[in-house]
Amino acid sequence: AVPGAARDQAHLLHTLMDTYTSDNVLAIQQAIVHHVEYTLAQTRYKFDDLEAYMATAYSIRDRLIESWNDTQSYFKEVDPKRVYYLSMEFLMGRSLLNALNNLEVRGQYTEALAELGYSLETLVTQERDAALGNGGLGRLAACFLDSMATTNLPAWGYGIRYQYGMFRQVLRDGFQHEQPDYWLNFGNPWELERSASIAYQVSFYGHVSVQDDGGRQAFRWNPGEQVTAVAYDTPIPGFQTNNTNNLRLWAAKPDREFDLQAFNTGDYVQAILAKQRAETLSSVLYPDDRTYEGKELRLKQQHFFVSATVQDVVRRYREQHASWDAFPDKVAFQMNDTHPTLLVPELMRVLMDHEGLGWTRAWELVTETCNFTNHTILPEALERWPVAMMEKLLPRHMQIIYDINWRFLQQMRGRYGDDWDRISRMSIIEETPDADKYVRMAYLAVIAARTVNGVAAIHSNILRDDTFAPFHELFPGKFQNKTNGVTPRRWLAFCNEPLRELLTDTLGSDAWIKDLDRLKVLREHARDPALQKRWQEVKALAKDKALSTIERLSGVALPNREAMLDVQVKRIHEYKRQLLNVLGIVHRYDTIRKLPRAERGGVVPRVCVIGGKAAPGYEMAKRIIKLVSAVAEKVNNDLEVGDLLKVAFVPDYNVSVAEAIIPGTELSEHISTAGTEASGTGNMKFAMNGALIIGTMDGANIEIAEEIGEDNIFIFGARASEVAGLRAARAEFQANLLQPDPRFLHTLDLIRSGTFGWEDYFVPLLDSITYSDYYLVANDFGPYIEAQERVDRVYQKPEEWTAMSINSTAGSGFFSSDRTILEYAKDIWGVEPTPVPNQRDD
Ligand code: B1N
Repeated sequence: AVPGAARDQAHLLHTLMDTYTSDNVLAIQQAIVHHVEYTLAQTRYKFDDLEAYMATAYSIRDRLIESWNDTQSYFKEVDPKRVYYLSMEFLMGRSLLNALNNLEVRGQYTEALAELGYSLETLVTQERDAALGNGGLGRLAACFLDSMATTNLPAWGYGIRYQYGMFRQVLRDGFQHEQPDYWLNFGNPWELERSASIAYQVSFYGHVSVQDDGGRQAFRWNPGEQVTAVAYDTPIPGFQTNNTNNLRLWAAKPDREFDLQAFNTGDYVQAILAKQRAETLSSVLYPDDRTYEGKELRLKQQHFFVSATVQDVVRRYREQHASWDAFPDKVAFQMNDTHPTLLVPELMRVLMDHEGLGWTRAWELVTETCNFTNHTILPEALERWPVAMMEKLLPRHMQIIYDINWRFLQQMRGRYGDDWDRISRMSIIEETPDADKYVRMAYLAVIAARTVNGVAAIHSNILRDDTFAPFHELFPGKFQNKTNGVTPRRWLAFCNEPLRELLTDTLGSDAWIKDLDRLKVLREHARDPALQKRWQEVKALAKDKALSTIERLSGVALPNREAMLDVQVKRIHEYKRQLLNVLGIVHRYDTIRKLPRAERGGVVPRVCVIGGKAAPGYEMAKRIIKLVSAVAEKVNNDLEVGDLLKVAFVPDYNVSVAEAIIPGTELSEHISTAGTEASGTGNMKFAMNGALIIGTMDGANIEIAEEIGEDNIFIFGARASEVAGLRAARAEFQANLLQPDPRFLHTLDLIRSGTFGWEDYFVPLLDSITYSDYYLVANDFGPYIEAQERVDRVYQKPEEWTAMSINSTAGSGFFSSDRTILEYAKDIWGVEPTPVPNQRDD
């Protein structure tokens, strides 16, 4: 072609693109109306809020596709090392505001929509949350995607495109009911289906045959079932960067080729229906976090997304490399908990059985590229798959796991001799006499991974000293800590605009949004009256919004806007001790009632909010929800108490509800039994927004206390080092509580005697803290009540409270997921920020 002509053509293309995605209001309106007419096929003269939202989303997706294409072709050109983040869960929430803010076109869109007769704020609420996760683990993956894009890391997320995300929680008569979350009902404008171009076959069942391949055994897996994994891509924009990464989620579809004979048996319709069942594979997210259930479908899901991912990564690598030598320089995998651990045998299988590598070379490549993050030490969460199930579903993988174990145990024998006890304790295969055999997925992950990390300092220490102690002795260099973080974009700048403005004003620029350590400067101004005044105004505004949301969702009237807003929102679990919170509320209620009228003026009014979902089969957690509702019912209707105490259960707590409540919260509760909450990330979000924390020395609370200063947080309760001793002591005394706190006993009596009704239903809850007290609710009750009294006293001194609030925000810089992700990049992945040059600047 003529060089001049090529230049003209490029110029024309740039001009066309520039016009389409220009930031002026008219161009934005044109794009929106275009999508109303041609994508949604609605009339441009009348479209409702949902249609306006969809068209707006499509117009933004167009912008994202452009930067996404630029990013991917740039990466292809420079071929940097890439990181692949494998997770069964990505709890993304809504995308509209996030994209508008990241692309910095929120103002223009607000104006463009207003002129068309729509309010952006209303359109935002039309979007359904993408709730493809249970809680902290899934939300962490979403925050990491945001930070990886913002810090320009070449990174992809890989997971499952569930048709049903986390269930919708509805309360009837104070009881939790689960409803399906069919989030794709009206289509998902943020994803791109790749059914034509990116699809892989994934195999299950069948048997393995062995052939002699010139003196070497060659294994062949003849599967009994195959499905197709189809890619759905969601562009992940970064903040103030041209880089746009990819989240690739796999959906199961019937396989085109496999088992065509079935169609020749004559029952055509049955054959079609049988094929259709393939789709159930990716249909539903398991909502039981931290309880391992051992369901075959779950194991199938794990293999499904791992196998599709391995094929995709291997294809991408093979397109650019003739040998396997550079694999560890180009690829790093991160396994988000043990859920993707089949990566290890699957990658071994592909390298050996498909690519023809020997065991030793394949094992080198696996162990140089795979990394493992552990998120919990709760024994009930540990994944142990029955060997019989694994053998049936994945026969070749089971062989490989046995081989890995055999080699590992040989090594152990060399080191520890005939210490069989020790060797069987470390074996990947759990073997107990007269019982089924199991595959311990965590041990497989630890043995294969190049690095193993916990998610907060205390948690990583427990992993080293306890959970994985024998492995730590063996491979001390493998173990690391990477304290969690959260994205300051979604969790501060975008969900709390008035605070964003105040911070930018106070710090002189908005650079803190990408460099959160800059918030430290606020410390010097914590007692400055001018800042305090504005801080209080900003908090009051956010609190008013939060209270309105809580009223709307819970149905509880909250007329007193001056009452302290006290919030505990997270999954319901005994170890998180919502029960301790409720007992504290009951004690508070009783105290107020007993106070002579004349003295009630000294009471600090409170709105106590609890929210969160219980796993559908978790009876104790469901009883806790009912107890909160029963206490709320009684307290809220007690005219004696009036506005001094209100209790609300917020149903269907999710990412969007969190964004509405966290900015306005004054006191947030993170009160797990010490040593049980691996990290927690809600604590970080609240601290960033200037909520004070009442909490135990557990998870990231410990580091938060360190960063914001112990004077700025309300710490109470047993320390992790004391827990084992206290549990043993309690077990000895059984029914006779060690130090029966009279306030505790009285509080239980109130519930037991039917003050809140339903007393029979609550018996198991009360028994669990009377007889065994595994989570030390009885033990920590007194210290908790006293910490709450300290909270009240500080609240009565607004300058004190506000200074603590400012210091909380000031000290939260460390908890930006940008910091976390750059640590992973440096200490684990060896990947470098790779900013994509702006293709339009030439
Ligand atoms: O992961 C979060 C931590 O901040 C929390 O402390 C931790 O509890 C949470 C099985 C889990 N641990 N384990 C899970 C989720 C789903 C599932 O099927 C386990 N979630 C956590 C982020 O590090």
